[in-house]
Amino acid sequence: MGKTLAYKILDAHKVSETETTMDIVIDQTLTQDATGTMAYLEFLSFGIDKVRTKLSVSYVDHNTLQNGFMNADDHKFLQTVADKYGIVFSKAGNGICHQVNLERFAVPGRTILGSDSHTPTSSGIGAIAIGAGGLDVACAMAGKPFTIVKPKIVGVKLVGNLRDGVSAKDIIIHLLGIMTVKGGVNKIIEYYGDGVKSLGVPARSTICNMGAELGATSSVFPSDEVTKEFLAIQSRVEDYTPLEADADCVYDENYTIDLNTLEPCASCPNSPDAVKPISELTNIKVDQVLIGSCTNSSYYDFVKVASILKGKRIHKDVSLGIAPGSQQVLQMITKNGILDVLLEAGARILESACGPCIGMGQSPATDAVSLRTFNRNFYGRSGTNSAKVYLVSPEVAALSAVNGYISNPLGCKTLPEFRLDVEYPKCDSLLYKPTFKAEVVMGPNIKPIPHFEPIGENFDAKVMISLEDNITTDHIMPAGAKVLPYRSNIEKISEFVFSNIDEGFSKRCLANGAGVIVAKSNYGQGSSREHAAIAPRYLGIKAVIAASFARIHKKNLINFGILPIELDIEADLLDEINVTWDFNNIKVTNKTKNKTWTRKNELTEEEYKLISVGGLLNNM
Ligand code: MIC
Ligand code: SF4
Repeated sequence: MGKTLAYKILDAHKVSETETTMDIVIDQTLTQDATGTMAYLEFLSFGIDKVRTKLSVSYVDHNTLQNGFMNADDHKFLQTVADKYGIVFSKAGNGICHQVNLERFAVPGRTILGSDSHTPTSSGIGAIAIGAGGLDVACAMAGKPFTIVKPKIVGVKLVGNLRDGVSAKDIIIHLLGIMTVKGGVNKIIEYYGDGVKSLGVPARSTICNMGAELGATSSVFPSDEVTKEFLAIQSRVEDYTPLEADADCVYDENYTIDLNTLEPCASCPNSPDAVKPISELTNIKVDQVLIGSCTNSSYYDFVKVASILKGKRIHKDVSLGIAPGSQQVLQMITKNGILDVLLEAGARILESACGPCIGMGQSPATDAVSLRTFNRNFYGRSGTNSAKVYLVSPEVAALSAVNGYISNPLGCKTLPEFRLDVEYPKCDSLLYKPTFKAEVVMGPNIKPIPHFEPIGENFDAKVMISLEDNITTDHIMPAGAKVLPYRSNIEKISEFVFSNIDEGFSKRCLANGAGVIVAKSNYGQGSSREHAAIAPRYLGIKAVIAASFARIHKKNLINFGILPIELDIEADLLDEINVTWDFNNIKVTNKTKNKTWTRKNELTEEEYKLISVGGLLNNM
C-alpha cells in the first residue's frame, strides 16, 4: 500500500516512535511577538549558544499597537535575542508571520513548528507545518525533536473548478461545517484530486490556515507545478521539490468536495463551524467589513477584492478596513493600481499586521454586524462582546461592503487588468539576518517566568469554574489591546483569566488556593497561547477535568505541570474535589456530591514525568 504525503514527510523526519506517538526533527521554527517573549525566555533558560534548526524566524506582528513602553520593550528583547542566537528577525511592519513565512521561507517537504496555531498556513507549499506552545518551539530551537500523536490522515478530494465568486475560503468553511471545530484533533488533512491544480499556493494556504479551526495537527497540499511557479515569482525556485501522495495510498477518513457546485458560505457568530450558505444570509445589514489576517491577506485576495470594488464606493453605513498581509503584498497592490481602487472605494488602510483579528483596534460598535475574512469569530475576540462576527471570503466581504448588507458574489469575475502573473518584489527591507553580536536587552515589561512546584499525586482542590463544550483559549486567556501587552508578565496577565465570562475568576482562585477547572468537550480550542495554561497555573489550578481537549492546549497544560483529566463529570462552583493519580490510573472524587470516577491514565511516560516534576521547564 502506498503512502500518504503527510506520512512521507513525517517518516522522513522521524527519529523514534511508540505505538501512539512519534518524535520528529523540526527543520524550521517561527515565533511571533505575543508568544515569542515567553518562548525566548524559555530558550534562554536552556543556556544554549545558538539555535540548532535549519532556520528560525522571529516575527513581530501581533502587539504592534505601542500605547506605552511595554510592546516596544518586547520588540527590542526579541530583536536582540534573534541577533545573538542566530534567528532571522522580521520587524514590526513587515507583515503577518504566516504570510511572510509562506512568501519568503517555507520549503516543500520540510517540517515547521511555530508558536502560533495558524503555522499550518505554510503547509500550502507542501510542508508539514504545526502550531505549538512556545515552550515546545523553544525546545525545537534547541534541537529537541517534537512529539506528536501519530495522526490519522483525512483525505479531502477536490473535484472540478470553483465558479466565479467562490473561493478557497468557501472550501474550508464548507469543510468546517461538515467536520466541526473538533473533527480534526490529532489528524492531518491532506488535499488531493484534479481540483488541487486550479488552486494557487495562496488559496491552498488559506485552506491550510483554517485547518487550525478543525483542531487538526496540520493540513497539507502536494508540491507541484503551481508550487514551482509560486516559488519562482518569489525568486526562490531552488527551494522547489515535487511531492505528492502515492496513488494507491489509503486515507483513514474521506471527503469529496465538488468545486463546481460549491457556494459562497459564512461561519456565523460565534463559531467557525456555525456554517450557512451566503444565499441564506442575504439582507443582513452590515456595519463593518475587514479584509486581512493570515487567512486572506495575499496579493491574490486583493486582486479579487479590487475586481469587485473597481469603480464603486462602499455603503455609507459601512466601515471597510484593509490590512495587506505583508510589505510585499502592500508593495504589489501599490504597483498594480489596486491600492488606488481600494482608496477610491473608501477603504481604511491598516498596518500589515494581525490588528483587528486579535482585537488590536477596530472593535465593532455595540451589537454591530462585522464581516471579516479572518479565521476566528469566538465570543469577545473582536473586543465587543455583543458584536456579531461572520467569517467570509474576500469576495463576500467586498461585495457586502458596497451593498451594505450581506451579499452573494456568485458570478463576480476577476478583472484581467489586475494580473496575477507578475514578478513579486523581494521586499526584504524589514528582515534582518543574525550577526551573533547583540547583547540581550530586557526592559521592565519582561518579568521572569514563575517557578511551579509539582502538583503532587493526591490533592484536594475546589472547582473554580464549570464550563460548556468548545471553550476557547480566547475565553480562558483573552487577548486584545488591553491584555496583550502583559504577555511577558504572568502575574499581571493572570488577573484577566476568564475575565470575559467570569470577572471574579482570578480573585476567587487566589482566595481559595488549589483549584480545578471542569469543562465538557474540546476544552482549549483555538490558539497556541501557553498563557492559557501558565496563568491558571499561577492562580493555583492543578488539574483540568474535561470530556476532551484540544491538541495544543493539552500539551501546554502538561508542559506547565497541570494534569489534564479526560472525564465528563458534573460539578458546581466550589464543589470540593479530590484527585488521586499515578502513571496507570486517575481517581476523581467530588466530595461535595459524594461521587467518584476512575479511569485509566492516558498520559505517555514522558508526559507523566513532566507533570510529576512540575512541568517541562523544571525537567530541562
Ligand atoms: C490567535 O489567532 O489567536 C493568535 C493570537 O495568533 C494565537 C497566538 C497568541 O495567542 O499569541 C494563535 O493562534 O496561536
Ligand atoms: Fe494573527 Fe489573526 Fe492570524 Fe492569529 S489568526 S496569527 S491573530 S492574523
